[in-house]
Amino acid sequence: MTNLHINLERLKQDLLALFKIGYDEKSKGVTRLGFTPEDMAGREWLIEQYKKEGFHAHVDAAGNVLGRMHADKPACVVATGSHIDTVISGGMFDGTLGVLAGLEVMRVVKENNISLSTPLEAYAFAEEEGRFGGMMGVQALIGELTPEWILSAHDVNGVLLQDEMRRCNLDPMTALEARVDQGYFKSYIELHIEQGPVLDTVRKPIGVVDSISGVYKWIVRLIGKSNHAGTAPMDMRSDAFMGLANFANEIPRIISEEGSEKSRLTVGKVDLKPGHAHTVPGEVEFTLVGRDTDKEVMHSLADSCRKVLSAIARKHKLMFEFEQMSWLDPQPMSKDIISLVSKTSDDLNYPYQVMPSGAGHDAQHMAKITDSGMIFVPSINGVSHAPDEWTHWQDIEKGANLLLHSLLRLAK
Ligand code: HGY
Ligand code: MN
Ligand code: MN
Repeated sequence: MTNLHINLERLKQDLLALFKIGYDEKSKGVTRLGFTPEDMAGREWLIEQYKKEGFHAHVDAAGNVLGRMHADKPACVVATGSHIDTVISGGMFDGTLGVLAGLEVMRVVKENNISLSTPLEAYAFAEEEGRFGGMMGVQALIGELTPEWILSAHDVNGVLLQDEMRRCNLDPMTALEARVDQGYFKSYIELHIEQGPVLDTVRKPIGVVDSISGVYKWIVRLIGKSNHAGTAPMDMRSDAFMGLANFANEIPRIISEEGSEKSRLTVGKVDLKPGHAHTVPGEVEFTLVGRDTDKEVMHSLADSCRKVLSAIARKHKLMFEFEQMSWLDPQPMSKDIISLVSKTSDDLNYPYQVMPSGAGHDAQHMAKITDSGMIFVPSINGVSHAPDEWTHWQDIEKGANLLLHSLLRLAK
């Protein structure tokens, strides 16, 4: 078993090459937001890599890139993959590791003439990072998209998903045709960096994921009254910033009273209007992302955020409104896949830890239609969604080898 392994050098070259597409010299990070020219360039590059190997790859109706060893569509596949769209100034490995390890697994199968009873298929799912709500490509694949969702989805700057897809020569409504037949996927395993500090802290090279955190994303508006920063007395203001500041101070209490140690509340983007130094801000628009591995806790977090924001609005003489961009439930992974990956890790002598995922992943949707699991590799200092996201190559090699042997056990 150990004489069959991935070629780390090839995988490394692919990861370094993809990192160049959307690389930003100033931040030293990479930006390939869903359905931007950089994202589309990444897809074209990926399809090129498949073709170089004599494999088949194409973009499906939802914008997912699908790669397999042969052109003919099989009746059933063992799938792997992840995403190649990124956050703003992201790191090298988030998503791309799972996509490129899938390609590398196919190369190893080809050069060792391994015959599989079930073919492999690797995905780069579209728009995983949530520019338009999140995980749009995999939701299309499992048949969870609706016309209403597609036609109303927009990003934080008000850009419509449908306009961006058309700009990428994709007809948004055909995304509804991307759904695969029930039973098409025999199973799915995704390799991904942990994006948290657990494996780095316990010094283990492998994480076997047992559940994936749920995540909701709101755009919140607090609307008060712009006014003169010099003449408006402090007690006569409807200052939107003070409302947000008040809410920020409430977050630790909301989590301690309504959350768990897995709960997360993050304000990631803030827009103060009119944004002039001598004007009391009459409006603030901010994103609020809430997460937990337990569905009930997620709901109580959301309810508490709503109540606290209403009370703060009253106190500061503000109007409060919010739009829920997305709500993804927490998702357990398949027990069969957890034990298969754990046993394979033992057979390879890779120490591992069974653990939850604090980040959301495409696997949490694939798990709704097929036996799904995830393999984590350590993130140094737990950093991700930032240019200093890093994973040691030795751990990447172990994670990709474990993916290889786990997929082979499912596909042989
Ligand atoms: O934000 C997340 O949980 C993932 O990286 N999309
Ligand atoms: Mn990811
Ligand atoms: Mn991410």
